[in-house]
Amino acid sequence: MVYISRSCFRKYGNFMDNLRLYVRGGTGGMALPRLGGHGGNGGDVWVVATKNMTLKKIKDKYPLKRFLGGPGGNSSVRALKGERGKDEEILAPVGITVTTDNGRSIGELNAEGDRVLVAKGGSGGTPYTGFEPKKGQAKHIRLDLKLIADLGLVGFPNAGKSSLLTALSNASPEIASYAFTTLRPEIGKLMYQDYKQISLADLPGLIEGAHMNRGMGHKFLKHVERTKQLLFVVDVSGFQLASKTPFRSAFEAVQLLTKELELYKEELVSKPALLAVNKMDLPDAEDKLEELKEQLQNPEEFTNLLPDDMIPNHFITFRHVIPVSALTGFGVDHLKSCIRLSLDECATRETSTEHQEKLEALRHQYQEAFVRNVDKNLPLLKGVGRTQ
Ligand SMILES: Nc1nc2c(ncn2[C@@H]2O[C@H](COP(=O)(O)OP(=O)(O)OP(=O)(O)O)[C@@H](O)[C@H]2O)c(=O)[nH]1
Ligand SMILES: [Mg+2]
Repeated sequence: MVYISRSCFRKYGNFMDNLRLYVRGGTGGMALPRLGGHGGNGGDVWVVATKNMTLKKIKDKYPLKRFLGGPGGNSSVRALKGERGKDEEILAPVGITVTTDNGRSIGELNAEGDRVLVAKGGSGGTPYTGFEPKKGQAKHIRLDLKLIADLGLVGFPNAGKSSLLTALSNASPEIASYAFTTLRPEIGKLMYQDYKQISLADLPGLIEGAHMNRGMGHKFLKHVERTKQLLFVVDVSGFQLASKTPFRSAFEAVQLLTKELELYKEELVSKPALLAVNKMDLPDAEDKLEELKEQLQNPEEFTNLLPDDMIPNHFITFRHVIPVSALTGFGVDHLKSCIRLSLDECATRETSTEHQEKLEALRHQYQEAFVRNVDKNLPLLKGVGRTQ
């Protein structure tokens, strides 16, 4: 297994994709029994989607992570109706889900300006409530950065994932010849001539041991969980992370990536997957591609190339294996078509399964209703039989 110095990942500490907060609505104001006054309602707590915000910024600005609505004003001789408490707004990034601590959804913030009420202020005291004010709602909430893309890029560092995303889409991620250039996920949109859009998530490079949180580890594998399909990217010439770590051919890279996904969560490898064999502009690329294709056809025969504990339980059958060069643009259009084809095929299959299930449910309902009717009419039918 590959071991890497910690310094490579220090920067990763800046990226947060979830945050837990305490929120409490303001308490209502006191009523004034003598004159029958009403206390003001406590202020509510809202989460509001705002441009250029990050979860990290919230945490840095509010280290206690507590957000309280203002208390409602008391009713007084001068103002029989107490003033309403001030609302508290938590400015959060766009693209998050807000849930309770036990995972119940409260709402989603998908566009700038979207707002979700997370804790309602308590009502002020009134003659009808015995002049007693109410406390505001109090709870812990979670903000989760959603990264739901149609396709997730999976590959070792330097394979050219970000370069491919740039070649395929409108995104402009950082690209460099050192490992772990990408430190946080980024989404690009692939546009098609019929205006269909497909989202593609560039994720930081995986390394051997990612499932044990080595390298960028777990946090990014979580995002792979949420994508519909996977696009593996390998360097046709293979990969070596550092001079002390073993060299891995493209075939080995595919199997090691598969194993990492499998060790993290077995279901991940059952997702439909495509393989982009990148850097086809390099010398001997054609020969290496042929070798890779042959190995992928009978992977069992080549397991001797892998360390015993890194042989996957199941070898992935890729829906398409596409040679490309993100640098020259070779094969990029073909890759784009294959991505579309693969997603469309799955969508059609899902729709027909859904129809089938609905049809089954209707049939079942109809049968049950029929049996119920027969049961209900049975005494009547028997009665009819007797009078005849
Ligand atoms: N020759 C050649 N070089 C490429 C190609 N695609 C990418 N590169 C180079 O490979 C290096 C790594 O590219 P990136 O796109 O940053 O790779 P990555 O997979 O995103 O890397 P990480 O973010 O570190 O995981 C850069 O120097 C790119 O210029 C290609 O098709 N041909
Ligand atoms: Mg990258």
